[in-house]
Amino acid sequence: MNIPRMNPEYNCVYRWFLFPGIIIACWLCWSCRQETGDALQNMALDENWKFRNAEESVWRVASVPGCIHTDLINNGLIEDPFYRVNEKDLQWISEKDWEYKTRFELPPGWLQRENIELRFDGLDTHADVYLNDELILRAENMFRTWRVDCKPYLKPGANSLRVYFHSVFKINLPKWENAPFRLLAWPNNDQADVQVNMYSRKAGFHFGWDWGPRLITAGIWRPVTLQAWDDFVIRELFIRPDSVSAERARLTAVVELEASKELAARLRIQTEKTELADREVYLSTGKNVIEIPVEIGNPRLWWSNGLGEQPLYSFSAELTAGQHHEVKTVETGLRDLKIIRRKDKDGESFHIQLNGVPVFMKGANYIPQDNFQNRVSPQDYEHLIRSVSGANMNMLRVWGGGIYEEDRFYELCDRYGILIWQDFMFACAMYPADDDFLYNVSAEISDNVRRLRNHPSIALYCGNNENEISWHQWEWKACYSDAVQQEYEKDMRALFYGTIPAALNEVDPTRYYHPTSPNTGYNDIGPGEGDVHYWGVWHGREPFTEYNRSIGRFMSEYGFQSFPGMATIEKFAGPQDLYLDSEVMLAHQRCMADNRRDRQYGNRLIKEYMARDYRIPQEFGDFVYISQLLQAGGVKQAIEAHRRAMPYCMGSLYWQINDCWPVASWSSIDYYGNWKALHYRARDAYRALLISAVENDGALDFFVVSDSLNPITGDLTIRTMTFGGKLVFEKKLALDIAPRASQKYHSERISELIGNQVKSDVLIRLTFSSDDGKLLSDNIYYFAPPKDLNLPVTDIRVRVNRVDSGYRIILKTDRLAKDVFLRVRDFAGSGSFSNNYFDLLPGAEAFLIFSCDTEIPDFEKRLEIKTLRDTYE
Ligand code: BMA
Repeated sequence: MNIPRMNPEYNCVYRWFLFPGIIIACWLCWSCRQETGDALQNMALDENWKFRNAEESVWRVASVPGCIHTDLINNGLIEDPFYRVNEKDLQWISEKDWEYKTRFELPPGWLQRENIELRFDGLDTHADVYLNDELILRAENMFRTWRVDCKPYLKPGANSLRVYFHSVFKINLPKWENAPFRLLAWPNNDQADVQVNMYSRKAGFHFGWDWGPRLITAGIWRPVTLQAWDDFVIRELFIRPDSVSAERARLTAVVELEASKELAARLRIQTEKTELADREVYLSTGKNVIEIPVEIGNPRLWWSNGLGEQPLYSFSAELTAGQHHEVKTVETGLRDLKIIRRKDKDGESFHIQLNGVPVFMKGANYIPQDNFQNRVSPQDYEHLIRSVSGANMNMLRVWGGGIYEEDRFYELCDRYGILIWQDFMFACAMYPADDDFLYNVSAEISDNVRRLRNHPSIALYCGNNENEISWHQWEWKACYSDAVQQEYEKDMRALFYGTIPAALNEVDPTRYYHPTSPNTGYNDIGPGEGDVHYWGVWHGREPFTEYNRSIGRFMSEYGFQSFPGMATIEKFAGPQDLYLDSEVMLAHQRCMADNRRDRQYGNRLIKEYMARDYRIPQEFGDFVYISQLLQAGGVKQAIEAHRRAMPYCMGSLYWQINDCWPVASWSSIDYYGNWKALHYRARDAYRALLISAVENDGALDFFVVSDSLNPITGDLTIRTMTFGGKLVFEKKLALDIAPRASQKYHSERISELIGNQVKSDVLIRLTFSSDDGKLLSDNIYYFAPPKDLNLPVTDIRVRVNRVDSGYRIILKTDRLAKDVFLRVRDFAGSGSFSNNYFDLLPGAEAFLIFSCDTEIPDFEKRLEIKTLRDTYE
């Protein structure tokens, strides 16, 4: 390239003019920015935070978002609250007041902006906020978003922000003491004699639960932002689905904005690159809501996991007034979703209808992933939701004693097709209903529903978890005089039938509202109506076979406990703690009885059920392993029974998918993300095509349950074999499987099936293969509980080779190897087996992958394999 050389004289002149020129250009640019730039500017206030005990003078480094417990840990002031019994000694933290402060520089020019707001996405919980020592906000709800006009309190340059958190006890004790009548919570759920959780709008599980520690946090748990705007700001864009079908989606773009003056503006609505509307609008001072109907022809419909794809459309609203403009973009999926409650011969249905199709809900209940929410990483969310979709689930219930989840959680559910039953955050307690409380709740519902309403995954909202059933059917009501009963029922109605649905309907009239789970109601609700929490198995000590009989229209809770694997236990317990009733193991088992006096209750139940089906092993590690088999077997029975009962029953959500700390619980994935045996077996039982065998009066009935939208043809093969691999019976049936149906396709006398063998020596292997020979489903049936099976001693042959994603493992045996469990000894990294806790049949080969990111030295030698037979003395 030919670059003209500069003449030295010119160079000199250039210097004189160029530098002032640049400065003028910068100034012009800055001043014009206010005329032509974005109406909204954001500044995150996440740096320079410090905290202190309000009674002390030393300030220490804090993290925001964060919480007091993790700040104390990071400063080396407390031990890990999850380790051994440390939790017990850390109760003082919630009895103190805590202060947080930061200093920040206001960028030049900000004070010239018309409006400056301070926005807190989450303050936990009773917080006074001071800006430059002026009190600007008193917050009292961890679930709300707080926005304060703070311009009058800001200074040019350095500013200080301070948040004072009051102890939930100090603040609520007068309410507790002066209450006209005692509000109750279950003793396992607010694990203290003075129960105040119901007075604070704060996650219920912080106060302890029957799977969680009592660690009552405080702090700035979600981001803090300073926001400046001129003329107007778009607060919300809601793409309201008015009617959606394969031909047409009729939507309304609801744009909520605030203007600081009257303005003529232009509003454009777009999806991807298509313009849907372009309007002149007139803004009045204050809040404006503009509704613009838009249509999309032949939309690509959003489906739940297993039924189709999850296309997401991005919509934007662009507002221009004078030289200012702002664009707000949201993502949503287009689907038609209804909850169908229709009277029928059995009572009243309760099912999800998606794009015109009744869909059986397969999934689990979800609790927060950590007591300290700031520790839950994007990878944890990804792992959890991938584990949900990987286990063929299509629904999670976000349960009411936790939190309204992070945006990331719902975005992943949108992407993976996981529908959400969203409880509002009320669980297992009686709540007040004075005007302040109702106002506070109404604002909370509005904030959260606004945040969630574009997510296609949100299927329905529910008022609370078990509040009504606790009152009407589980003792509480009987504790009070008639007058108090009337008074409290009035309160319950005001909250769950008045305030909450009204607040919901105002911001999202498209979502169904279910006042309480299980469906209880003030009049008697029959078992043939609504959703059911079935706890006859576990709390009621009924046998697992009861799962075949106690089936409602939608099983929103049922479950059974197990221990997390030894690798997890060894993270919170020392070698001296490894027995069932050690102090440490009991501290990590929170299902107690007799007002928390009977701490052995949960472990005793596990042992009692174990004795029914298994030989109780001596060794602790074996006990832990069998507890997982026990849980997996029980819950698998339930899932199969619920699915066989389709369409009478249209949902099966077991309690619970995850843990918030390492603990014995009903979870199928432990705190560290490890799949327990149940998660693997739930994955099988939730497959689109399920083959299920059930004994019926001397015969075995064979059901095939299909969630597929289309008929399937193929072969069902029934084989009986001995544990040594001898074939006793074989039948192949060519079947046409009806779509979205459960049907009994065959029945066979047990005497035929087992021939001259005894029940404890044989198993039935069921397979279903498509016409082109692809294995679509399989299952194994035993006629006797594991303890009565004549399990052979086996010799499993193992071959291992390294592959890109980890290790490929091939297992083979000549005799049945029941409940094969693999683990990599002394491996602290993260890795997972593609299958585990499975039965390896005689003569069959199992191909597994152990996925991990690093090479593991001596992998083959460190691979440990245990079977049920190995636990026998
Ligand atoms: C259910 C839940 C939880 C509890 C679980 C196990 O009913 O709603 O409150 O953790 O039972 O007891």
